[in-house]
Amino acid sequence: MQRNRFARRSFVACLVAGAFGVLASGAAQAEVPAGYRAEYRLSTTLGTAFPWGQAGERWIELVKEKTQGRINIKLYSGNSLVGGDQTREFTAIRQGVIDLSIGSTINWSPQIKELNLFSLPFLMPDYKAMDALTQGEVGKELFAVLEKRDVIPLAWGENGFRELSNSKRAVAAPADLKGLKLRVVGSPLYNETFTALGANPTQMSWADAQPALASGAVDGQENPLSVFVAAKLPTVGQKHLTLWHYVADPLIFVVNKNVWNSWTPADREAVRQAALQAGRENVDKARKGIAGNDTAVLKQIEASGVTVTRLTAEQRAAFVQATRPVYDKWARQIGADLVKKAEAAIAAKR
Ligand code: X2X
Repeated sequence: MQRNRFARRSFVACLVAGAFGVLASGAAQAEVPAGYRAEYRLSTTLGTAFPWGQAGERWIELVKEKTQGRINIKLYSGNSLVGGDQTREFTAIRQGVIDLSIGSTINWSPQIKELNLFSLPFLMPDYKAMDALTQGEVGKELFAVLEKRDVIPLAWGENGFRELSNSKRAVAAPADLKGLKLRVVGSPLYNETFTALGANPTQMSWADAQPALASGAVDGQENPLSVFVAAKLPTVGQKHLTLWHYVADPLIFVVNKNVWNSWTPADREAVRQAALQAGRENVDKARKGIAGNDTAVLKQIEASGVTVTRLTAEQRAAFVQATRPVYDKWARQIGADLVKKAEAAIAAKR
């Protein structure tokens, strides 16, 4: 009995010692340099039902892995750190309210006029054109602009080519847009583009857009197909879809400059490599079922009873012509040199 009790006691002592050992070695493994915070905040607009939010999850996971847990990040989707107002996100990153973000060029364009480049109507005809910009000199120049604004850009991702949907009728010509109430987001460039086409644009956040579509307060919207599907827009009356590829929004992975500077060079490199990998995976995901020979997503949309209108070259030309004055005006605002460089980079891929 006595011996038994003793044996039991020493067994418990062993367990306790063992547990301390694990804790001690765990702490040694994740030794966190001075100045690191327990948690950093990553902002996105869309959540984990979308490729965009999934990119956030993936970046977080890869950073944790590559820094052995020294850098822990939490995802705040729905732009919840700025009350859902995606056009305030960039300012909040600069102010340090947000530590990291994967943001759309559209949402940051009110503060960074150069990012309106991707919203110039019909600048980029296809994915090759988009890649020519983000993966080339133009992309580097845009990153330099961000860096001058205290935000460290690390990698490109993708929301996608933005296609037009509405609840009223098929749209194959500018005249079909006449009087349609369309939700748009971001810079005044969108208002001017849709006004030039005869539509009635109204600016609102994504959070407000979904109830506005459901109640019929607006007739239509423009977003990439991955968003159209994951947000189930056909269930809120969006029965007519026009594939016109008029603009696309890449995503940019960034870190607030002070946060960046608080990390060791090795951890900065780990965060950068994680962003590059998550960005590549995000681009693949954003194009899946939409691009090239894989049109599974389009088939799914058509099967759900949505009319899909594909423009002929002639029909597309009518939209290009109607929006040309807006293009020219905004090219000057964005910077004539940058736009010329972009046009040349696209032309070189044709
Ligand atoms: O609000 C939109 O339309 C969205 C989700 O695509 C962006 O954040 C630009």
